[in-house]
Amino acid sequence: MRILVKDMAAAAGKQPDAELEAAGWVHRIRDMGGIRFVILRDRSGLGQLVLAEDSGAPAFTLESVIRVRGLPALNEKAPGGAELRVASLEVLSRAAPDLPYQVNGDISKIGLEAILDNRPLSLRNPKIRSVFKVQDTIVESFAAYLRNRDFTEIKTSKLTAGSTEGGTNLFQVDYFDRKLYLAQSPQLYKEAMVASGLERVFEIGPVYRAEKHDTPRHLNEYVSLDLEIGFIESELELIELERELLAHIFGEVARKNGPDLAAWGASVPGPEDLARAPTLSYEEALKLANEEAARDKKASASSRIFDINPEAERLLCEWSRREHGVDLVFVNAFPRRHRPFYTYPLAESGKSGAGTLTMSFDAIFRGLEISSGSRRQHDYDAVVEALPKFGLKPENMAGYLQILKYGCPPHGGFALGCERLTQKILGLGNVKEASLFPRDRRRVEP
Ligand code: AMO
Repeated sequence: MRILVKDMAAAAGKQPDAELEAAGWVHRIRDMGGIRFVILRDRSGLGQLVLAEDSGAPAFTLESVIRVRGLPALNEKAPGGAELRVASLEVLSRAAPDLPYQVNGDISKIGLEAILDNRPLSLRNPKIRSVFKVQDTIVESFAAYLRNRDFTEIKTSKLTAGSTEGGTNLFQVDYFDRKLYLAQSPQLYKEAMVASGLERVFEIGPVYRAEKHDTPRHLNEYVSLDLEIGFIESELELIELERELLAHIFGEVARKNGPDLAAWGASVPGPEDLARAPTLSYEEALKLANEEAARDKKASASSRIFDINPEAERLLCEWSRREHGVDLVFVNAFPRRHRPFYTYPLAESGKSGAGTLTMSFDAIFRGLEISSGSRRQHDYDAVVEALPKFGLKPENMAGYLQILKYGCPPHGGFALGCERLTQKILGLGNVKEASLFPRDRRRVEP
């Protein structure tokens, strides 16, 4: 039976006389003259094989897939503390010798474009692959946390008749004899499912943003971790939910991905750190960002910050780390002009009726917005009135309007960008590194 390289040392300790079978990719070959050391890579890591010159093994190349049998032996110099002395070797798939990408190379010396151009090969690098082990834990723990709190997972269509988030960043799709768009977010569907009576739903799925700019924080296709919950009164409840959800996700990443975090020299905040993360209103956050900019050498001293832009996000997190010991800030009460049509207005003290602020918030982690959310407007007339002001057509939203017209509870939710969260947990320079096969303005392959 095949064993994984990570279990080789234990097997060598227990039964050194029993022949073992291992299989995987040839990660490295060191020819010592008379003896060859081969590093074998399987899903569990790296292990050492020892081949005598007279082993009679067929020829193989780096990245070939091989199966070997032999006796295990403890060797503290070998990765994992053991090696397999090979008695027989079979080449299951021979790799062509002209590898365009050095899988066992130091990735800090390889540019991002080369890494992405050769994605099927670069993903074989254990450090690069570890990004997606962490992402797996994020997705799994997001779902597990919510399921434990009576949320139901939903999957909704990615083909829509119009915009949900406002703006023009939509990809048009030919759909028989009409035009549709790739969904920017499951926003309206997740609200519909709250009103269906499920009350608490979440969705993990791709969303599409036709943003033309190429920045380290933007993808044109990303995975959105969405949730929506009925019977809430304010975005402050959502902030507390996100704080606990993040504590769970970070806890699981720390528990399951120790070696992956170590490979990137990364760590995650603990629950006590998250408990200290401050909530600032948009106005307070802007004021603070400007004060920080005035004392920060990296900030462009002359220009005032008028919006929570990337510079403000960096400055706010630096402030929070210094003052609260945590790199996470929640910003709420955004002005209406910055939020989509569905955002609920904030009743401002001293003003009658709906003001210009909204019950909305963002979470900024390690200098980057990782999530956005709000309480939603559930009043049918208010939404019908708002739609045209946002350039939206009520006739494209008949299904959504129906749910508001016939009994919809007060509700709200938020969405976390899966790749951005992965990026910030591991300290990756570019969000594209956290996407298996990223799509940007130029890149549609592989
Ligand atoms: P928003 O548009 O702010 O909100 O998106 C939510 C989160 O998704 C991530 N994100 C992105 N990640 C990578 N590339 C992009 N181009 C990109 N755009 C957004 C960010 C962001 O915080 N419907 C609302 C959510 C809600 O209110 O429930 C929405 O989609 O991490």
